[in-house]
Amino acid sequence: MSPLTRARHLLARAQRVAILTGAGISAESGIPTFRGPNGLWRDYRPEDLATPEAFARDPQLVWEWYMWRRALIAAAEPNAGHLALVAIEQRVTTCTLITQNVDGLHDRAGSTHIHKIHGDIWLTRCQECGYQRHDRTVVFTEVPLCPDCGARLRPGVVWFGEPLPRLVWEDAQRAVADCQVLLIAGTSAQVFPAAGLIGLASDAGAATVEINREDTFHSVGVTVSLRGLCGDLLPKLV
Ligand code: BJW
Repeated sequence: MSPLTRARHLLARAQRVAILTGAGISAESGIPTFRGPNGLWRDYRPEDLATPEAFARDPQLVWEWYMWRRALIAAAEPNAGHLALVAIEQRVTTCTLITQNVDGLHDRAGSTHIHKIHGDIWLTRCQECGYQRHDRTVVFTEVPLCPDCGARLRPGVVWFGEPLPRLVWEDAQRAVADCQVLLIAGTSAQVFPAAGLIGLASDAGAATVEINREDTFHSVGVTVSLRGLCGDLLPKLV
């Protein structure tokens, strides 16, 4: 039996599915991944852009980087990979989509049960008070300030060294511990605690199916590892 057929069988029998996605699923929509030869970290060091320290040191630079990414994302459309995950959600009893992506393409594709564990690039929030605003159209040319307290506003994403949103993360862990199949699509799974979800699923007895264009650290440990593009393999899986 080919790995693709095996993965199809696993998925066809499952009623409780969890899905972990990463930047690779949006790559075919034209949004760069983080790692790898064409990744964002090729030109920028994560510690210069995606940490609270970087923002404290140079908020203008960090905002410029996020405004550049917002513009790329605004021009992008969900692809066949995103749409295939909507089809899975419609077929099974429980489907929890856990995404590390901040681009909102799963929402735009039509998925409904989404856990955004690394935040949302369209969210702008205050560092000091509870103010936040979700807006896909606003453009900042300089560091925005909070209309309520005057402190700096920041992108509503999770940077290195910051905790994940607690309730979202707890729900994600629960869904993974309870699923029959965990589908892992387009992530290098090098960033924790998200990467730990794969071990959590295996330990709880779930089958794990990885889709990635390259081998990852998890490729040998998962139940089935498929090499190829999300936009090609995910539709074939459903
Ligand atoms: C395709 C494809 C196609 C391409 N088809 N495939 C345990 C051990 C070691 C370190 C740690 C640990 N626990 C915590 C840490 C520290 C740190 C960490 O994990 N560091 C590692 C790098 C080692 N983690 C954290 O700091 C986290 N916070 C935390 O743990 O807090 C604890 C705490 C508790 C209480 C108080 C205080 C703290 C937070 C992590 C936040 C990560 N944030 C980022 C930026 C988000 C905002 C933004 O977008 O700007 O999230 S970093 C970046 O990496 C982004 C991504 O979501 C994340 C994952 O990347 P992803 O999605 O996997 O992308 P790539 O590029 O790595 O991979 C793409 C893959 O797709 C590749 O494999 C390609 O082959 C593939 N591909 N095209 C199929 N078409």
